[in-house]
Amino acid sequence: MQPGPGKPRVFSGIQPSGGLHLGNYLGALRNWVRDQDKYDNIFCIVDLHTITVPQDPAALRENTLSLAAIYLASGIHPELAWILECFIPMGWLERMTQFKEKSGRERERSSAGLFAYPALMAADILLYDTRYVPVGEDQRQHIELTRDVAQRLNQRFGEVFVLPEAMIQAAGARIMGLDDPEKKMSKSLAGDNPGHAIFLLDPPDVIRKKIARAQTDAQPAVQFPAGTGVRNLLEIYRTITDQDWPAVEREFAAKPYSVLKSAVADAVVEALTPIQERYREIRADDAGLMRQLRGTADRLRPIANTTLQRVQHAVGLR
Ligand code: AQP
Repeated sequence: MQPGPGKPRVFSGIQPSGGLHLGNYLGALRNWVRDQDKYDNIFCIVDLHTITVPQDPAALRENTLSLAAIYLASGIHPELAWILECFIPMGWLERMTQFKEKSGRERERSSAGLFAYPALMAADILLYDTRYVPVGEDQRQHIELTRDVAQRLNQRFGEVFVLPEAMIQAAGARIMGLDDPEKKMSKSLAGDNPGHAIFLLDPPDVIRKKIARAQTDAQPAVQFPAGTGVRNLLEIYRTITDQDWPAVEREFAAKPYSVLKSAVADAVVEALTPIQERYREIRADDAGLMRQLRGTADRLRPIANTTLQRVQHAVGLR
């Protein structure tokens, strides 16, 4: 299916599975905000995805509202996910890295929802006739699966879906944990280790402390090629300050790690302070926030309904 006239549709979401961290910001949120005038945007809170692993109900409610205060969400519809699941072979889902990582050794005991999660994500994207999906590197595989199942239905039933493409920036697409730079910075890992992630709502002194303790290596000063921990700090810095690698190498070559860490901390605090101030203003009026979310969902629901009806008709459900 060809996209309609006007700006291309962009769609993406974040799970309210915990506080947002710097990886979510640099890999996703910041790019959404920066490019928002170029596209017709829909950004949602993917709460249904979050319950694929156990959640505390009160925490989930609070995390959802908190996430909503950072960006405004759209309504989603689970029916398309079921139709898509019927067209996605088990083998495709078994290959998904995120499922392998999150199920770990408890594979047999993890929920069917966790296994089928990519179908729900595909449904969210396809329902809104999305052209581009701005995400971090970890989501590339899920967007490819979305494309594959859309193509499968298009081949079989005619042009039902717009084919979406992942939009992944060169900088900040994979921020690593501060405590362990071999692991992606992630909300779920942050639960067990407070030094793992910088949360977008962390106060400046906490941000500084976490960065000061970030894992580096035994070298006395920055050298290139840098080890994974130092490279991660440099990546955070260059993404936040919009610089390329040569500029950052010139700035920090042979500097002690303490100089690098305090520059990274300054840049992070400077980027997050205005977001935190605005966040507090929004959260002072939760009723207003809820009204705004409902209004946005009402406005977007017709787009989703039109696509759903088209698919229902194509497969013979309508
Ligand atoms: N470390 C990261 N670096 C760059 N981008 C990242 N994203 C996540 N982690 C990093 C991007 O943030 C967006 C929202 O992610 P999500 O909440 O939908 O799920 P996720 O990718 O599984 O994120 P987390 O933080 O790791 O959450 P949990 O631990 O709950 O699974 C996406 O665009 C993602 O690419």
